[in-house]
Amino acid sequence: MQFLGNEIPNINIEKAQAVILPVPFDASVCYKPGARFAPERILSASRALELYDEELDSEPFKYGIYTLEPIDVPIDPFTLSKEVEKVVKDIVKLKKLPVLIGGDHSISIGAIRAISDIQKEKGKNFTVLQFDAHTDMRDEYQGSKYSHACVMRRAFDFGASIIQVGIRSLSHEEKIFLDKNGIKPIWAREIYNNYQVAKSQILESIRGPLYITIDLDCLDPSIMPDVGTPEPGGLNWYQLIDILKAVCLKTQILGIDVVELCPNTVASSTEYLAARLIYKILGYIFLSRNSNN
Ligand SMILES: [Mn+2]
Repeated sequence: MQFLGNEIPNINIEKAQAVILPVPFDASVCYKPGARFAPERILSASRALELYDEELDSEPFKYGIYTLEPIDVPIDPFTLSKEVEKVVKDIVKLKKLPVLIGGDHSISIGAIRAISDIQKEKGKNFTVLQFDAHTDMRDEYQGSKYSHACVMRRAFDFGASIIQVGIRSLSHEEKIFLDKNGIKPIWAREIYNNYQVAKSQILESIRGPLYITIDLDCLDPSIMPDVGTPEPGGLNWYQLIDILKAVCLKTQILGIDVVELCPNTVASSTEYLAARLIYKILGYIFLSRNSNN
């Protein structure tokens, strides 16, 4: 199934600027499983999207969005990370933007590893910009170093700089680790208290290219209840897309993922939100790439 539907004109991987990789994996979600069903539901919801974007006054699909077949998921997150790493490297070799649809947050580990290897080969650094209610900085969780709760700790190990946005839940050990390594999250309550100041802090901390990982639980449960761990006090829609727009216009984006949707048993607005979010970010990235060059 193609993002935006199989009827979209001129779907062609050669001409596409972005390649979507569905990763239907959720072995490690703790509170409310089901993220494995998200890629299919998000792709299905995307068929209802308006192709024209009123904010950008353009039709972003024209820059080419190609959707790969869902990855064949193994049982354990380590093997999965190796599979994802390989496919993401292949996408980048084709000079396309990789866009992953999860799945739980563990699917990001392989993608971040791929980007890390590619940047190291070029002698370049990169930053992971994480939107999330949680820091995901545990070294190990439920016996695995490749759990959704360890994503950013692995990113740290792979040599990424880290910017965390929307955080409102973490363990004491994680806080100690952050302090020790000089990582200062932009807390959700800072965004609530003074959005413009928080946004400036995010933009000022960006140096160089970004991999963006969006755990949908960064959003407030009032608009995004269908996540594994819905933490109250999250970002609203306009805050999230406003930050994303500013970030995409400021720097190069190396890859994106959108993770942790656990679809409701009945069709719901949340899968449509996720589809809209992906189309929005792609619109911002295409705008930035095709106006700067
Ligand atoms: Mn989270």
